[in-house]
Amino acid sequence: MLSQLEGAMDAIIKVFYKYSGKEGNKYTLTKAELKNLLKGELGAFLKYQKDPNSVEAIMKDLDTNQDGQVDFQEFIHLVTALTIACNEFFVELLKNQGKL
Ligand SMILES: [Ca+2]
Repeated sequence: MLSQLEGAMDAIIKVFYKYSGKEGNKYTLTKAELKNLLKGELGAFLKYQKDPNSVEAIMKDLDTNQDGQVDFQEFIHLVTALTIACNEFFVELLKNQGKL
C-alpha cells in the first residue's frame, strides 16, 4: 500500500499523463493540453490569474528548454511553486489564528 506522500506523487504523475496523452508526444504537454490541465485540475488558480494570456505566460515560464512542449520535469516546477505558495498561505493562516 502506498503511503500518503507516495500516493500524492503517484497522483501527480497520473494527472500529467492523463493530459499529455491527448495529442502529439504522449510524454509532453502541448499548449492546449497544458490549458486543459490547468482548467481541469487547477481551476481556482487559473481563475485568479488576471492576465488573459496567462496560459501563454505559464507555458513560456515552464518551457525552460524552449521546445514548445512542457515535459514532466518542467511541469513539476509548477506543482512545486504552487505547493510552496499554498504552504506559505497555510502557515500564515495558522499564525494568525495563534496555532503556530
Ligand atoms: Ca519543454
